[in-house]
Amino acid sequence: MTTFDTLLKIRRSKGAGLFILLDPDDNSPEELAARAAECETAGVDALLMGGSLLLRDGFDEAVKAVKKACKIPVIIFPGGPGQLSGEADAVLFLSLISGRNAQRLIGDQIVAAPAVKQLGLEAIPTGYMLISSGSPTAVEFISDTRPIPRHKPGLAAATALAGQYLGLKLIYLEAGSGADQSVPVELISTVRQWVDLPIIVGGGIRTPDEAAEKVRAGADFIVIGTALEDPRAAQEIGSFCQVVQDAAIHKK
Ligand code: 1GP
Repeated sequence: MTTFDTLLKIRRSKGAGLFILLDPDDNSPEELAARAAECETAGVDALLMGGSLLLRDGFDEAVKAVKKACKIPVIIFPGGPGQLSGEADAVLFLSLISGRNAQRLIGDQIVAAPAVKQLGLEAIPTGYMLISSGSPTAVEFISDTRPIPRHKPGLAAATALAGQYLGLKLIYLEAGSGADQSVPVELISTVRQWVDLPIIVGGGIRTPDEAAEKVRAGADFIVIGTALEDPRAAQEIGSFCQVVQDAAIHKK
């Protein structure tokens, strides 16, 4: 079964799932491995690895350590075309469809494609959409693109639908890591009405209740990074899993 099939199965059987974003810049491979094992025990559905900047060497080593520590899918969420590792199960093959920067729409993908093939990585075609979050985010700055205004759900829905018609397999609604405000529920529910693809929502989600409201609005997968970065927040992982499951009951 491919990793994408596994995600579809989670969506079908549980209604929604939780992804945790692990940051290889702020943690050693040992710390990442320990966190991965905690996530699996708590019921997390998959781990994402990557970031806008990768300042520390050894991405491959970090992915390998995480992969060894757990059995749940480990998926690369690349900040750039060089963030690849054959140790992972798959890569979100992102096109930044909310922006008009040709490099982020198709240029980086051309650079990455041969390496993805050589590494034998499963590529999951993903429409990546930045949604404004109140103040500029690192991902806006680095990608040199303007986000979709948060109070223009129709624009977001049309963008996601175009992505679906172009053959993308996932839509990722992103407010930006550590964003002041997460993606609004009105925008998620409008995209949900128009698009059949699985929808990932991330950026600035700080509490289990906030995660639950995104699921009720139509999100299939929630991504949490910053809120669970502190090792002392480990016990919170289970609470996020639980509320996402509870909120997804009506979707099954
Ligand atoms: C960022 O969506 C992810 O790309 C997670 O964001 O760090 O704000 O949880 P946070």
